[in-house]
Amino acid sequence: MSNRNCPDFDAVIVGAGFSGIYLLHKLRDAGFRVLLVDAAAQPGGIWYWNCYPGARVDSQVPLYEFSIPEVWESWTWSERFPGWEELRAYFRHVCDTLDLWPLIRLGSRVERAGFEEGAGLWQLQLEGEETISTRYLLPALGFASKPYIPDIPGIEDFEGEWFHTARWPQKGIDLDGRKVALIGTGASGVQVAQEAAKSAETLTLFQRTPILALPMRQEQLTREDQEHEKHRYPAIFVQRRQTSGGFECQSLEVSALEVDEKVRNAHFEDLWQRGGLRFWYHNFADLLINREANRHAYDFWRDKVRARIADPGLAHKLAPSEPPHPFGTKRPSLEQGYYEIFAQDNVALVDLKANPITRVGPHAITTEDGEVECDLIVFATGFDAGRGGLIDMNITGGDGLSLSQAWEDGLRAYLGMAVSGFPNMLFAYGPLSPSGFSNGPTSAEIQGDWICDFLVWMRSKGLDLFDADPQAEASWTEMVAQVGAMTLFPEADSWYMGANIPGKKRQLINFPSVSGYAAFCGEVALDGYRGFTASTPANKDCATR
Ligand code: N01
Repeated sequence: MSNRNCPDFDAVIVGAGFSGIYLLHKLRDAGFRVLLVDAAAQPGGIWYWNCYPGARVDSQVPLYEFSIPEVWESWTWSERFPGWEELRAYFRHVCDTLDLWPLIRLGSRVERAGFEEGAGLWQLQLEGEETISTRYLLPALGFASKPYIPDIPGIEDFEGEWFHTARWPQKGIDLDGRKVALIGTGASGVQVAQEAAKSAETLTLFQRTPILALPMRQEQLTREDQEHEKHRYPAIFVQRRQTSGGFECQSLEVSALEVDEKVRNAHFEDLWQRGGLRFWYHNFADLLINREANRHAYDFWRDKVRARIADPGLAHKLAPSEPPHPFGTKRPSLEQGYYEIFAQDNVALVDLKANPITRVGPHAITTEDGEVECDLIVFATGFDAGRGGLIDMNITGGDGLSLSQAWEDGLRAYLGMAVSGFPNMLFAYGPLSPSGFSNGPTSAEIQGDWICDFLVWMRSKGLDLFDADPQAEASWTEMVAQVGAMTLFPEADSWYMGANIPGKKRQLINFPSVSGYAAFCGEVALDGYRGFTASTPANKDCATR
């Protein structure tokens, strides 16, 4: 006879990106009955949904890959900063190598998830009315799973096509000869612009705030190059956990103000020439905490960019004399010839601060100054980062409280993984963890190891029910805010601050140090998972295996 208190699974993971796949591998190997579900048709998380032209990662390999030896030993990349197609192929390789496919259900969206207090289980309703139960619910949705589309009057009258970058049609869109209007100039907007400029009849960028983009300096990689370097990988994977951003190095220990101009500029130049995000993560110690130090970096960046733009009016719009916000307090994107496209006849820039959009018509976007004809509108307007995907999963906790109600007055989460009142749930890559400040795979592995260890510890003690202590949660949430207040991040209207979404509480949504976070979580574990209450199984007949 089946026991209604016995769940179908020990753990259900939602999301097949880096965090979810790593958790699946760890928990399966630890002997848990585990299932991973994802609405997408292929694994890859962000690399499934963001298949717009030019989408590629801004963190270089081998930093941007799993440290699992059987995975990296048998894989080679073609580029230092791989694009979405290659990243998807990598995920297939991971699932093949680790034999994960039987534990993954794709094309299956979780419509709602409710915790049943009596049984101590989560009931998940999947698209199509199927219900499954699990002891532990592990959402691993990434920080950018809910696209944000601003409300622009008249969009319903538009007779062309329009898409958000993160909901790009899987069959692709031919940009040849199109009249493209691109709204938003963050990392996604820059990448679309570089591609669209190649073949669109016209490309008009609608810029609200200029992006402070850095040169990517892409490199083609050969198999031989990588085989030659692979003996260094284990040390690189250890090292990346010990840095603040999960990369191979972190900021210098010296202030930008302690050195003379020549030394300062020499370091800036070195970072600039080496490319990637290094100008952000390997800069002077006080880049993100001291306005004067930051201003030196901005001025260097501005002068470098202006030297690439012939038209002084454009140069002023793309790289203003005064910083729109301190350098690096919005995530800098990586560019490959972005500033050069504006010299092309088919490319135009609309400065939305001077000339806002008033409405969309059947064939054009109308601004205060006139009309821009278009047949394709691309919204590269970002995400409701951190909370959006989790709220859309319609999660309700022990007393029927929904996550959106729990976060009405702002995000709260113990260790950026657990919300008090939502027992037996831990999310990976979520709000108040380092996610947005971290190289993805580094965080995925740190949190994946920690979550797996925690569930193994619970099992070893015969415990099956945990919840975050409200006091521990409040302290963690307050600590993230206090750390944020010591930085320049609050000075930017960024998604880091929740400031890109109308009505969202302004707060730093991520903890700005991967290594600091790993150390803190490690101490919590050593201290018997302090900050959690844990109890014996609701039904001892079917405790977690
Ligand atoms: O989104 P964003 P994204 N009217 O929020 C503008 C990662 N990522 O998708 O700055 C007009 O950064 C908004 O303007 P403003 C990466 O972590 C990585 O580009 O708010 N414009 C901004 O220009 C990144 O940080 C990669 O004034 C509006 C843009 O839309 C994160 O994802 C590639 C507007 C949104 O920029 C998000 O990047 C892509 C409105 N109403 C993404 N509302 C790589 O790995 C917003 N905007 C390389």
